Amino acid sequence: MKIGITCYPTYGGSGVVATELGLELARRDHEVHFISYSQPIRLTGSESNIHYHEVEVSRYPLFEYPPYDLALATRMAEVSQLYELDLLHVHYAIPHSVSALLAKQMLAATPPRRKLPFVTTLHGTDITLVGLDRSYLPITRFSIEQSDGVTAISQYLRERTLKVFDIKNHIEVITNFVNCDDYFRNPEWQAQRREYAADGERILVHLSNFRPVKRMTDVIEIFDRVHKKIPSKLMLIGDGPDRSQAEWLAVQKGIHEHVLFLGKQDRVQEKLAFSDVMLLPSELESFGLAALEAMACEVVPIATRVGGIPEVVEHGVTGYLADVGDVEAMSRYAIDLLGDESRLRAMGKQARAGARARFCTSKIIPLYEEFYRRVLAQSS
Ligand code: GMT
Repeated sequence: MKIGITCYPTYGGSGVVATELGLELARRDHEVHFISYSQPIRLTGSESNIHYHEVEVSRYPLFEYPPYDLALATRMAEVSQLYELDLLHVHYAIPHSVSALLAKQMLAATPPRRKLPFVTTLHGTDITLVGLDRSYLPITRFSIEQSDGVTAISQYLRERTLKVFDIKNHIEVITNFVNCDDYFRNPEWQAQRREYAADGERILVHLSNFRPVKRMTDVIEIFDRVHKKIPSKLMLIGDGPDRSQAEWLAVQKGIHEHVLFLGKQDRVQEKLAFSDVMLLPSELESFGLAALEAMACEVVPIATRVGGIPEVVEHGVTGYLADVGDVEAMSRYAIDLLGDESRLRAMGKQARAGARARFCTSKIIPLYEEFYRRVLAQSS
């Protein structure tokens, strides 16, 4: 198949999922065309079967708000025509599915009148936060209804979308995935551990875009309690608006030198491979891709019992779950586990087994291929 993929190309779960999906489809001999305003971060530009088409947005003085969604629609139509794409797959409803709908209508109305079905994958904040903003809600609902296929990354998100948006269109759950051959405790990457922690110190890790929904101050609060009992370091991977708040709190608590801000990293698996526990105390996660990536690397997630996380992490088996804001419980789980080497390693192995059993690329990518075939059959 020839598939066009559009996503937010910067750091963030939906862009990561879209890019990894494109890479996996290309490995399975599909021709993949990324259409976005910059090259997705996990692409090098030299992968075979992958093409990247940049969307240029004109900036006239009149345009206080440059119309990216229109430029994107135009580019989607051009690329689809030129490379004879079979379908478009957009990740994150706003504004991508609206642009895809426009592109589809342009091609249908202009000779040689090509059909261009499009699939929308809902990731979370496009529904739970942005879509609920009154100014976006009607158009988000409309573009979901008009999609030729809709997928959600967890059962939770599917149900939430059906309920809040009163959607009639079918929503297929195709969960997020991890490449278990690339995300593992690779002994070659273990050597790096020394750069971050002394022998005998544990490593806790947090990976996100540091937005308010991630509750960065809870991450610091938990680490502060753990650090008082267990010699340890906290690695913070990513960046975003709440970074300075986290830095300030770490300074206030006198643990700043033990909190390592690594910034945005391209190959997070190389850091996860020598971490012990992942902290994910989010207010809401419709899936929690970071927890899954950690599990594949035998890093035990300690997360909140919200959204789709319980579909990924089995409490007491592949990780621990607590209520939002319950930093006491989350630190207790971490302290107990980090203080017991054999339990820590055993649970790490269970976490990887949980990831392998349900979320490996080998299980999930064929579901997307099958879904594309169904969409194409229905719209031919
Ligand atoms: O977590 C974010 O704020 C980023 C956001 C995104 O779309 O980039 O993440 C959402 O999509 C991820 C990939 O499907 C999910 O793993 C995250 O759980 C989801 N975030 C939220 O629901 C808050």
